[in-house]
Amino acid sequence: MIKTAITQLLGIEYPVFQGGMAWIADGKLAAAVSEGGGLGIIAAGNAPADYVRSQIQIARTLTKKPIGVNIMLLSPFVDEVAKVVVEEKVEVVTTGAGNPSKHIKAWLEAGIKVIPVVASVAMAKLMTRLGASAVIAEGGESGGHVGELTTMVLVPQICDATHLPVIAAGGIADGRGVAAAFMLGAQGVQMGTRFLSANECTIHPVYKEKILKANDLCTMVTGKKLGHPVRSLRTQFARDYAKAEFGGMPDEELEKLGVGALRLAVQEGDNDKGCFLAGQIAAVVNREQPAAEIVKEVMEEAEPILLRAPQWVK
Ligand code: TUI
Repeated sequence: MIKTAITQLLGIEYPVFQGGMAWIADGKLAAAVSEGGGLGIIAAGNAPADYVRSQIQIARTLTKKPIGVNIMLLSPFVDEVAKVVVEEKVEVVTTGAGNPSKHIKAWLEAGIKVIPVVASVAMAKLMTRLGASAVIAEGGESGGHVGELTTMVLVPQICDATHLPVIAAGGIADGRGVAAAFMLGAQGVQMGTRFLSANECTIHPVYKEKILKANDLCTMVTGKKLGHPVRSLRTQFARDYAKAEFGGMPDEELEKLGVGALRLAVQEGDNDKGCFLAGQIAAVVNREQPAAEIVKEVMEEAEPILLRAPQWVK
């Protein structure tokens, strides 16, 4: 079984994180992943602190293993949520969509392992200086809020920039992707889209079906004009949004168009107004299975590839 600096650091069996997907990654999904030997991560997203606290408590009733909380730094509730993770003594905090510098000291003093998403080399160096335990290098193949660089070019550069273990994310959904990430220097992986197919993932059936049926060209990026590019399935909503964006719709109206769209996708499966976040790898996600099975399967697929060169390499 593959052991890395990440399994050792967190005391987990498999170096596999479940991404902190807003509105989706709740206590139930996170507990199933942690129970399966990976790291389950509850998404704080834009939710109030009380919601995050209740999801942590739900996860604690379902597993005794370490869990994480992802803090989305653009959230209006970020300061309250930053306190809740300390009060509830979660083992790991991951951050996304910004710079977590001002919170890091308090989290470290509480004994929390801090693992930020870094979208650049400069950010990786800063997080290393501030005492992060590891960093997540997330390429633009991922779903949701995306950076400029792809996983293929980001991961090696982040590995060169820090002595910390690096977790690769973006475009990884099976053992081949895990093996490739490890070849680039990663010591762990984070997957989001693959876990949308987990039995314990309670997104609307319409959302799940769209992921299972997706093909290679089924995602697109919108939102660049407002400075927050987001990758989602190429639905009617995404196309309409892109048209509005390029058609010169004022920023305030564009902003309004996006509000609540993710909730409408996750809870209502609303094809016309919902924003179905998904990574480019949605095309290879084609069956439902328990979260624990996903964790084990991707690592069992990766192991023979990593221990012996592919048979087509002579
Ligand atoms: O954060 C994500 N994925 C997300 S967040 C989200 S919700 C959202 N709400 C409103 C606007 C936009 C998104 C949906 N999906 N992934 C991690 C990630 N973090 N990707 C990129 C970054 C990132 C970007 C800039 C991390 C650090 C950063 O630093 C900027 C700085 O201040 O230097």
